[in-house]
Amino acid sequence: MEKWWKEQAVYQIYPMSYCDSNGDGMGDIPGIISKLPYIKSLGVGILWLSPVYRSPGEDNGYDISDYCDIDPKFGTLSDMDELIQKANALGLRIVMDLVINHTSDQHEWFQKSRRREAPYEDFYIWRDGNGKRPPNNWTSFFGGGAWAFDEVRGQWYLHLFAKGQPDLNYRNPAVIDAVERVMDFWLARGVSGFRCDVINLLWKDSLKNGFPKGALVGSEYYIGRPGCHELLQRFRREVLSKYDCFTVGETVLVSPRKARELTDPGRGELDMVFSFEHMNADCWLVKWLPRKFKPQRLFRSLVKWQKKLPWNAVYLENHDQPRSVSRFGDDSPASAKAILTLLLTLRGTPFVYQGEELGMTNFDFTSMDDIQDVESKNMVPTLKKLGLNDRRIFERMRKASRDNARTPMQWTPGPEGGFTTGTPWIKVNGNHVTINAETEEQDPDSVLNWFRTLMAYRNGSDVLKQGRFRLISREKDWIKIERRLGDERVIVAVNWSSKPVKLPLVGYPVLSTHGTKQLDCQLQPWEAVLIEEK
Ligand code: TEU
Repeated sequence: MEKWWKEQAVYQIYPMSYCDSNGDGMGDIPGIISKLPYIKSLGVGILWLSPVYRSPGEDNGYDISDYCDIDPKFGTLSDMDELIQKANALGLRIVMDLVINHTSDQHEWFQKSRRREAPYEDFYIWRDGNGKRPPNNWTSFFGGGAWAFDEVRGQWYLHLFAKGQPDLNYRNPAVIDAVERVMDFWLARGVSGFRCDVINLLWKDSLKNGFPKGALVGSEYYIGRPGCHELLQRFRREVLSKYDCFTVGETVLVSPRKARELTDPGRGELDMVFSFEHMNADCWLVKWLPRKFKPQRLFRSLVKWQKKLPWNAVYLENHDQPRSVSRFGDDSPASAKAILTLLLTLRGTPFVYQGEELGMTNFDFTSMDDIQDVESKNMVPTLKKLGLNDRRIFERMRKASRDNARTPMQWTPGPEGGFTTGTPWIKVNGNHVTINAETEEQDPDSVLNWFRTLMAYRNGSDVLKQGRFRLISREKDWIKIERRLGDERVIVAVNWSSKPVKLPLVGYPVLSTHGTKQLDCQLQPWEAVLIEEK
């Protein structure tokens, strides 16, 4: 029997945008509880919740002001306990987001640290400036410099993300202890693991000036440093190993070699990582520099990672990425089904993001005023400096803004897509009248029902869950792969285009997006098929 997290698929919930139970326009934990039967019906086994901790919400919860409490907009600790218990009763496990590279500047630790109160003086990375200038030339992931001056303390602090997200100082053993207590708090309450936010950035080797060219100045001093590996080993030894749980690390700019190290069971660091390379299939390293999407580029990267790691997390969407059907498909339900087929038949633990199972698309906003995301807003001055005018900046936002993934979950064709009875915190996509769970539920050919069919097949197939991966062929607009376990094989072929394709393929599919019963070297537009061979 494989570990449970290798057998099951993960469903990611972005709580602000999932389901609002009290009409305040913001999703909440009771809303999630009310949707547990729906989630169960998808065939997934694990729910990852983006942060629900107390937070001022500058980065939608990724700026935490109290790790051991639930933000009132989402509910209470007892709602969370109820969610864990009700999910468990349905055979679903809960995984939380662990955001420990930084806290919110509203966290008590930071408030005390800026006033130099013991024992918090050195909880963060404080330095004197260079005259009036910051201590070094590092830049933030969200645009601009990575240092902010604090009037109270009279020093600068490092923030690799927003100004309200000061980085913790892992050279201070008291920080390590405090973070371990947080992990223990949640594991003891019954959560089954953590998705670890930007976990390969924890350790800063030095605060020297970084190489001044490139997108992330200073990153050579803090991405995947040896000190980070040591920390991860310590977390495993001291806390995680005492529970039946898993960790998946979000690892920025990780190479396959680094990813292997991080997930090597012998080293005891993480169980899986999220890599980013395949997210560059439609951009040049950073998403603000778009290039035309080519299926080949996506295939190449996915296949490379399939080959280089014995096991890993597989994903195409999350709360930071535009919708896969809009970037890798053509917004059609047919393309959504084809894309999901590849996602769920690769080797590894699949991560599905809320709405992906419906074929939800990028937002239909018409101006910057509709955008809420701190990253998008902070990027505007940087894009202006690059010479882009307002219209072109908004075009980039339409392609790349994280808000593409954050519009409310589309439950019904009714007002606000059934997400809330109030005014949603962010606009609902107008296409909820056709793309929504209720309508799709009734349509046997919907993306939702294809997703369920595939998941049911996957759950019953040891070949898909455990089998080795082999690429048979990847062409300009189609891919054919094999999964094999012992003598059993499953062949998966996907036409990644809106035209029919000819390919060497004959047989009787067990599943076809188009209901095809017998194949003759041809796939319909966006058709995906699974063929069993024994
Ligand atoms: O994201 C980290 C990260 O790498 C992002 O900057 C990512 O590159 C960007 O969002 C892509 O547009 C994590 C969380 O997933 C994100 O939501 C947080 O804002 C960020 O960390 C800070 O906690």
